[in-house]
Amino acid sequence: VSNASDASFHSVSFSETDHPKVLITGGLGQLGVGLAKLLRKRYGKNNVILSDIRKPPTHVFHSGPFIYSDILDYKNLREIVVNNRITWLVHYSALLSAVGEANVALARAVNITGLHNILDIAAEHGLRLFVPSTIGAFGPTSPRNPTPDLCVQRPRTIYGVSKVHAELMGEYYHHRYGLDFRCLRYPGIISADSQPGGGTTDYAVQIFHDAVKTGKFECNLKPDTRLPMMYIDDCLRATLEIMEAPAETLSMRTYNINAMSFTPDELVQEVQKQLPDLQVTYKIDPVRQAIADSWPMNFDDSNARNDWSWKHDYDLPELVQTMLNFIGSESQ
Ligand code: AKB
Repeated sequence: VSNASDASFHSVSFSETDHPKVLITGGLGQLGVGLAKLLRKRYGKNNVILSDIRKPPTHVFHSGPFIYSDILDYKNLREIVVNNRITWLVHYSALLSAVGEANVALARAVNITGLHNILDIAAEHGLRLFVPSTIGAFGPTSPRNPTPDLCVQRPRTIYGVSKVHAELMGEYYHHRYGLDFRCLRYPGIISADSQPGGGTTDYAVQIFHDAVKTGKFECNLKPDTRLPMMYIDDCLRATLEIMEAPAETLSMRTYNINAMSFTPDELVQEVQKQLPDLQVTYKIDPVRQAIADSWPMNFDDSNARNDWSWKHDYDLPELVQTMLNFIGSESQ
């Protein structure tokens, strides 16, 4: 049988003093390479395996173990977990909000069927499992300013629906089978050396590239659209921290995390402090705008701050400075 049944779940004991052996799925997306770098520094290069269905760029291939893995292929996943004695799984494969609306069938397969495979593999092999959720797991009937951890979640995107499903299934497997499931709801993540693909918050990454390279930026959200955001280093550190947190500190298994909230207009003003000649126009994408209008404006992450001492380092000024320094130095 490919799917684990109740009886086949068992717990492989994992000593906290051992280094974990980590598999990252969807490793060539916005976050995988950065997370692998952070985890490899901490646990050793060969203890962190990046995986994807795409061919890795040369620098990624030479930076540590990389393996082909298709989360829709249960046998392939099981072989990787068994052959490499994996103890932690970070499940980054997913279609994001805007691209999911353009291909609902694929988003359903990857984000829901793929997750079922991951949950069964993790439960069957006693893995600690991290699955990211998102501000997109909330919808127009959720409180938006601020949005707490526990409230109405009726998202209107396939991405959001799949993430609420992931939160609930992970928590169910935790209570039912003892699966060590850990989940953070990420805000929009802003990174310089990796690109997001098909999200609603992507504008907040693109603006930096366009500002440095062309001095012009066309924004696809309205100037007053407020969304929670975070610099990638904070996001990756939060992920490491929740994975390392002693189980007894976790009063929940799914936490909001946040750093800042801004609108395109506020971001533009901050970028223009460094690049006063930046010209910005607005051409609204109705799909992305409708999604953004249904998402949290401010994200309440007080439970993460209280339970496992979550604290962000980057606010808007540091974010803008860091992004412009990085992209500026790259384009010289
Ligand atoms: C998206 O915009 O789809 C993602 C997210 C906030 O989950 N960046």
